[in-house]
Amino acid sequence: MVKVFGRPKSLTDARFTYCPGCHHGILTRIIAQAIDELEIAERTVTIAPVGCAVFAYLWYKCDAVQASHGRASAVATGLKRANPNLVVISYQGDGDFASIGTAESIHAANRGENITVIFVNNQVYGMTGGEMAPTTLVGQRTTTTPDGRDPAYFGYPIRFSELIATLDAPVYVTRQALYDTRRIMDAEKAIKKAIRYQVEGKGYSLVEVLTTCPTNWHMSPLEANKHVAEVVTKAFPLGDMVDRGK
Ligand SMILES: Cc1ncc(C[n+]2csc(CCOP(=O)(O)OP(=O)(O)O)c2C)c(N)n1
Ligand code: SF4
Repeated sequence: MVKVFGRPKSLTDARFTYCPGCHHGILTRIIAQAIDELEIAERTVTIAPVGCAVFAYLWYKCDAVQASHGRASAVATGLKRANPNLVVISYQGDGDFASIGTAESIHAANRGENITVIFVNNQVYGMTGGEMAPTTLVGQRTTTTPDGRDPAYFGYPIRFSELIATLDAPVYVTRQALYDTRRIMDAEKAIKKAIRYQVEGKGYSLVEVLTTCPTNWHMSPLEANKHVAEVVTKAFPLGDMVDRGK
């Protein structure tokens, strides 16, 4: 019998705390798979953020550091500079990366730190009850925009990866999604490439991943997948923005 699917070796047996249908779980698994394939678990350090991925340090058979609100890219910088042999993966939600940590995020990218950032864009602050994030779509109802996001009051959604892509230093900036098998396979490749570039010493890489939050979007998991495919990708187009590592 040929085994075609199994639990990545670098995932622990801990049960995820994510809601049913949330893409955080798929993404967490994909990262473990890349760590396995690159055979780097012994020297990988993951940075656990605030938000729904707050327990990320429980899920990988790797070292991990918990960073406070928005500071994950700064913590990753310090670790990598102190020990360049480490492979440092910073996992951050849109509230964490593109709002609370705006300064740390932009400057780590601008310095070209040799780290990999996974930026999880679910258009809300999931853990704290579904407040507006910088990525919340125009018209989207959240707990802090109950009538829908009105740009006149709240501005427009920020395409943060596009901003990072204007900088000279980043080696790889891409946006991926997880709403179907094809997109999951593309995201797997992108995450593996981003980490491989770091292993090869090429510099800063950013993988934005469009994910769902069925709980705070008040949708079923299937409706949430459809929403990403049909609505969210219009505001946040998929694909590579920068690839200087080839
Ligand atoms: C009531 C309250 N306000 C603010 C915080 C601080 N805080 C922790 S997680 C978080 C939001 C994280 O959102 P995001 O980074 O988008 O991650 P997600 O939960 O969506 O995965 C905030 C503001 C808190 N813990 N509790
Ligand atoms: S609140 Fe949203 S982002 Fe957080 S685990 Fe639940 S579905 Fe996922």
